[in-house]
Amino acid sequence: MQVFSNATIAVVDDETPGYRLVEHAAVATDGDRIAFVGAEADLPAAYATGVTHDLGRRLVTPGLIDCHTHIVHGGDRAREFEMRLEGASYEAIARAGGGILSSVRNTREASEDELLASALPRVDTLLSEGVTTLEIKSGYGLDIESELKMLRVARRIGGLRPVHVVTTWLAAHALPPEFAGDRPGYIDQVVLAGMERGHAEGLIDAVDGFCEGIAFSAEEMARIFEHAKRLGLPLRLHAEQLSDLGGAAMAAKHGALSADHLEYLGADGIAAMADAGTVAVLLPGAFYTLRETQLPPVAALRHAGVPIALATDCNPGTAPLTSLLLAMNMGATLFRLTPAECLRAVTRNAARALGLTDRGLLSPGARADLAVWDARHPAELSYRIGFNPLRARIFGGQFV
Ligand code: DI6
Ligand code: FE
Repeated sequence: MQVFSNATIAVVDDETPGYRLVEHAAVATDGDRIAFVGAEADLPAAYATGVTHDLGRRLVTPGLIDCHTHIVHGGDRAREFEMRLEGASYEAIARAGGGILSSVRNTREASEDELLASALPRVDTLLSEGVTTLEIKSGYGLDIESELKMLRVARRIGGLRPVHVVTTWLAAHALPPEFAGDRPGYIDQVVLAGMERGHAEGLIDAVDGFCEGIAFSAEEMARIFEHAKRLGLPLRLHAEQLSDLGGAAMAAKHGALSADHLEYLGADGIAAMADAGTVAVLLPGAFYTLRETQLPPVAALRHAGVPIALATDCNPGTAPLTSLLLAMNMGATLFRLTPAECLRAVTRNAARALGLTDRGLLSPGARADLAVWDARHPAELSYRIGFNPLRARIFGGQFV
């Protein structure tokens, strides 16, 4: 039993929209779970005997959750960034064999150890800002061995660092050159066959795809989703990032946990997501990097009651971003989310996007994953640009 006392706690739970700020508050933990959260005056006497840590009135939030990353990948695309600044479009570079496919070449060539060594500094940067749960996708291998290699690296990260890693099978990210002209062949021989193998090896927590003109159609993704559902795997989808293919509505109808990006999402997609409880994962780092001007329909999502999450999308092409705090700032400044929505977007709603019910909130029974900030108010987390006020991370009830 441990008590973290003298805190200002932003209580995120399922009873309050946004959060409740409680001063002179304490969190008591029992093992890796929260046993009590609330005013110190209400702390049951039984907990007073536990080890007590005085947090000096600092702000406590749930540990942050980055629910959408491609943080394991070979190489970088700094040169492509330069080309875009010289006028080439993202789609033109992709069609010319650059873009995702250049990261695929680098990822295939890299050993597991090399991928791990290049990913760890990026992971550590996220952790230094209070991240305690991290989602990592495959999608730069595009052959079974390379896709599984990426997910093995993701699992190793979870073993090497105090962070919970959730893995996602994203073989339907792009069509590799060896399958040019044979889309069904790629889906059968790599996307579905690899899903079977990865599932059997315990490497896959969810299945995702890139539903886009330069990637896979809603019909192709539906076939992949049917297969994933037969294996009992939850679904996610990159949808409506560059155009409206109806991907989000299709994903919602399949019961997907989330649809991500959504700049070009229309009314049908919003209604389908609201009906299904599908989380809208907004990725302002990609919006910013692509200098997109079409905003995701935040007001309509809010009005329809669709839960909104934010994530870094950390990837070498469209979001070389390793700051979830900056994603929160961009969510506020670019997408007009309120700071309270931004906090929920990287805690409770991010957990929902991963299908996790035991974290991203501060209530008894939840995992004791906390972030302690040198801050007084949660709005400070969205407000500053490039400043990290993290004081400490508590992972499974332990300071790390
Ligand atoms: N959407 C994105 O923004 C990234 N993947 C995706 O499905 C971009 C991937 C890349 O360009 O490497
Ligand atoms: Fe992505």
